[in-house]
Amino acid sequence: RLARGEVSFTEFMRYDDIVAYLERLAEENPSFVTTEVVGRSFEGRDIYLVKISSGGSNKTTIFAEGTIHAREWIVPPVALYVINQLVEDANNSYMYQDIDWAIIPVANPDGYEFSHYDARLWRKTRTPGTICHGTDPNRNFDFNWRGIGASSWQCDETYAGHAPFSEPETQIIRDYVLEHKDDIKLYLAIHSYGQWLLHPWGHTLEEPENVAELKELGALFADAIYAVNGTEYVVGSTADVLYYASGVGNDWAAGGAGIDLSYTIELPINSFIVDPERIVPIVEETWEGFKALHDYIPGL
Ligand code: ING
Ligand code: ZN
Repeated sequence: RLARGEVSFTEFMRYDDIVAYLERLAEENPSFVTTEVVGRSFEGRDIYLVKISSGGSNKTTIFAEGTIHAREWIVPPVALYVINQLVEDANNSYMYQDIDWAIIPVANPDGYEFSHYDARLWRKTRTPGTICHGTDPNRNFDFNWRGIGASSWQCDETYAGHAPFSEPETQIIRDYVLEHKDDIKLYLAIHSYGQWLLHPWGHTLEEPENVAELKELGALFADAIYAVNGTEYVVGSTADVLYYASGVGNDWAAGGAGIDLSYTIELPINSFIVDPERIVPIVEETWEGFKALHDYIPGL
C-alpha cells in the first residue's frame, strides 16, 4: 500500500490517496503550491483544485480539469504527473514564474470511487434520478445544452441532466473559470481515450474563428508527444474528428466563458481498462505536450 502522501505511477490511486498527495505537496511547498476545496460532490466529497504560482495576482493561467468521467483511470495519473513535475522537479520552476496553473485532477470523485468499488465502467456523476443514477458532466455545461449528441433520457450515458449545470461537479468548474476568465488563456479537459486533441466545436462542423491558431498550437502539442514514444495524435474539432456533442466542457469554456484556446485531450490508450504498465509512458509523453502548450502561452 501507498504511504500517506505518496504518489504512484505504477498503480491506480484511490481518491483519498490522491488528496493526501495534494495536501502533502501544499504543506511542503507553501510558497508556491496551494490546494483549494472548490466545492463538494453530490455525495459530499471535497473537490480539490491545485494552484501552482510564484505569487502575484491576475496572472495568465492555464486551467485543466480531469476525471470528470469516472472510468477514465489514466487521467488522474496524467494530471498528478503534471503537478508532480511542476512541483517536485526544480528544473521546471520556470514554468510557474509568469504563468499560474489551476488544476482539478479529479472533478468527479463520486463516480471515480464508484468505478473502483462497484462498476468499473461507470462514466457519469452519481446524482440519483427517478430511475437511473448519474448525469454526464461532459454534456451538462450551459453551451448548446441538450443539443445534438446529448440525451434527455436519464439512463443514457450522455444524459445532459435536468438543467444546465445541474451537477455540483460542473458548477465548481463554471464558478472557478468565470471568476478567473480574464486570466485563463488555456482551458484543458483531460479525458480518455482516442489519441485526439479536440478543439471546438462539438455541436457543429462550422469552424471557430481562431481555428488556425487552435490547429497551430495543437500541432505543437502533437509534435512534442510524437517525439517521445512515436504516439500520433490527431488534431481537429470534436464534431469532425469524433462525433457531435453538446454541452461539453471545452466548448463552454470557449463559447460561454470566452477562453479562445480550449481543448479536450483524449489520451492514447485503447480501452478504459488500462494496464498499469502503460501509466509511465503515457504520463511522460503527455507531460512533453503540456510543456509545449505552456511555452506557447505568453505569461504575466
Ligand atoms: N469522450 C468524450 C465525450 O464526452 C468528447 C468525447 C470530447 C465529446 C470533447 C465532446 C467534446 O463523449 C470521452 N471519452 O469522454
Ligand atoms: Zn471522457
